Amino acid sequence: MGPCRLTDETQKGVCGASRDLVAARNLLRMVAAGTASHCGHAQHILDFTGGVLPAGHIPEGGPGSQFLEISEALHQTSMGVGADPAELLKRCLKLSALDGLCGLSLATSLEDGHFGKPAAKKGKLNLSCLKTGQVNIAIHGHEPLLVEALAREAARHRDVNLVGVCCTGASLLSTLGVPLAAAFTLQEDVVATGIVEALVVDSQCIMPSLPDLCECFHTRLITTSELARLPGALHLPARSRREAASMARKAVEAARRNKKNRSAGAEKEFNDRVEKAKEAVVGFCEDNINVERIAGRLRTGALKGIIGAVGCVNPRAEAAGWIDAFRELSADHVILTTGCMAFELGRRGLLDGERIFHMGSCVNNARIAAAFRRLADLSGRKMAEMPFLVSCPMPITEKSVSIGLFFATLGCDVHFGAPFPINPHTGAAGTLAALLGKEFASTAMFESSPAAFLRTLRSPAT
Ligand code: WCC
Ligand code: FE2
Repeated sequence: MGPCRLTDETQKGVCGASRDLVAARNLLRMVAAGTASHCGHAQHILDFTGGVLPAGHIPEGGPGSQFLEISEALHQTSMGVGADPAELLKRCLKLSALDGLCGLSLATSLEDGHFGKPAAKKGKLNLSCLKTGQVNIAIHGHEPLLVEALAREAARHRDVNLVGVCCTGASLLSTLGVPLAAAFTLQEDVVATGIVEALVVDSQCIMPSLPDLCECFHTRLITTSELARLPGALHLPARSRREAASMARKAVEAARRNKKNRSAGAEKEFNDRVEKAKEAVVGFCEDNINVERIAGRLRTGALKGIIGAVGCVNPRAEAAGWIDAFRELSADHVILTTGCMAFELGRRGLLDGERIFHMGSCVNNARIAAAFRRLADLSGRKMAEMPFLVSCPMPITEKSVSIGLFFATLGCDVHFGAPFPINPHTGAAGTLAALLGKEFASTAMFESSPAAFLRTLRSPAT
């Protein structure tokens, strides 16, 4: 009687649940959480910008019906409701498709409506984006709606330096060219430099360790989202343009007042220790990656395929091995990358805008989907007939699982590394593969070793 973890395919729980049922339920719960994160994010931006849905974003059941679908999934996976693994897996795919439409793509369209489509530009990455001579404000999270006000306010003060962290940062880097100091795994390092006066967070991938950590330094922690409040933080809500403007003024004021509390040794230590900023070419989307040229190179065989390198970077995985694998594959593949993976490639100097393209934040995976669509149209082929692969080699969060499966519902092959979202040796994984093959002509690969992944991609059969 709980927790529902069956290790042997012949075992059943006291309630009669099989291993496949438990595996399917767990996957659906993960996908529901990922979809809720992206759809909730999009809804917050929609509310912020006045509630007008861009064309093409109304789900089949009408505006808001995606939230009912998420709720139904949670209901279906609760004790004693859905007991047919195949039905639960079908709902996984339905929700993942909704994640793409009402989460990733809606959030990206609204972002584009707010900031305009990104333009290719030079950007700077890593901790050296922080400046010892200035008041440093870092902005972190996923919902860049409030950022414009803060960026505008920061720009009015010559002594203020604004940097991004994680996906709010990746989005800002793409749109406004704000330097990106860190991604998820390195967020604590930003505070630990001792030269950050304020850390302004919105929502998602914000470590609960930050309040304790900020207490060890002088950093003022500021929250802006009702959902992601943190104990001890100064809360400045940013639910509307008006609130965002007021938050921006107060955050800059608080940061400037706080500079005097910077510890005396922090600046010297930072200057001695920090490596040089990495230059990157950023700001790509489906409009400016030259799809005609890429389609032509696919036709001649100069390119073997296009890989979306997406999702989290997990310190427990072989991150360096995965980066090397993508670097090697970029010899005859175009790599489109987002989120933490993009930062990881960038801090190794690989975001060249020629072979590896920075497409923005995790919700901006919609840009990769749009680029795939254009390439398929230009080639006169279906998505499933194109040599597309979306690789999420180190998925930490539920969001990266729903993103991967969203691409699978478009007909793209998808790869997950460890921790695997579903045990590949279960019957449920087999059912998922059969559903993907039958309904979407796509496959899911589970591989935790970069070397084996490379071997599979290099084998003549693929
Ligand atoms: Ni998306 Fe993963 Fe980073 Fe968070 S920001 S840690 S979900 S890849
Ligand atoms: Fe993200």
